[in-house]
Amino acid sequence: MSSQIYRSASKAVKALLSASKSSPLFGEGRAVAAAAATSFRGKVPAVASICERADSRNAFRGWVSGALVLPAAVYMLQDQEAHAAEMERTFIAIKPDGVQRGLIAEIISRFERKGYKLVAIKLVVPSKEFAEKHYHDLKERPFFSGLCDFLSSGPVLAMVWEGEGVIKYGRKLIGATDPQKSEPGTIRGDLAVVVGRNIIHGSDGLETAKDEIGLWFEPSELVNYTCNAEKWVYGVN
Ligand code: IDP
Ligand code: MG
Repeated sequence: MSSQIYRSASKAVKALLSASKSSPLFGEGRAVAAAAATSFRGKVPAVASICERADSRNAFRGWVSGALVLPAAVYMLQDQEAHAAEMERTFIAIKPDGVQRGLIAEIISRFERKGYKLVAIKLVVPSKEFAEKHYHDLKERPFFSGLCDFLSSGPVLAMVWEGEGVIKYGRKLIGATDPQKSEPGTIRGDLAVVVGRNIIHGSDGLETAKDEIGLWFEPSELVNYTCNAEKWVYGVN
């Protein structure tokens, strides 16, 4: 619902931008802002009031204030779009080998520096039964029992990361399952050697991400907040 509203806000922002580009002195800004205000009215009160304010100032002060006010309104709209976008979430875990090798900070910093947002984190020693639930899709594989023994052998750093495309791109940051095949530059490529000790887990799809986040975290452990960097990480030109 909110994403639809902001998608239409986004379209209007683009219309505003292209209209303003076609008129170097923003001479048509007033008409464009008025049109946008009309199309938002009743849907996005905050956005409509920004446009209306810009419009009424233009009416009294002419194109000079239009040149100042319209771009400000445009950038405010873009900010709102970035904050309101529905963001994907993925479950990432540093397995006992990554924790014991002191790689927590290294791994977290790769997700952080990319621009993703940490929304949940905790250090836990899962039981073998819990590990079996987590890896239930691998129960027919010969390494299943050993894998679950290993995951439950010590502290695991469980996390939820949020951001556009974070499920798929998180897997790219992690690298191929077998570190012998992971590209240099990936977490497993740079920091692990064998498949049995590949230091990190990441959800492999939307459904898996939902299931794994639900398995490892209570809804109250997921923290919703606005990160100040978001307006610099996201934006449309
Ligand atoms: P993924 O972790 O890249 O998603 P999966 O195929 O889901 O890879 O396997 C889960 C985990 O099981 C791997 O991360 C690895 O720790 C372990 N694993 C996968 N294949 C093998 C194997 O052939 N031998 C031993 N362990 C394996
Ligand atoms: Mg997997």
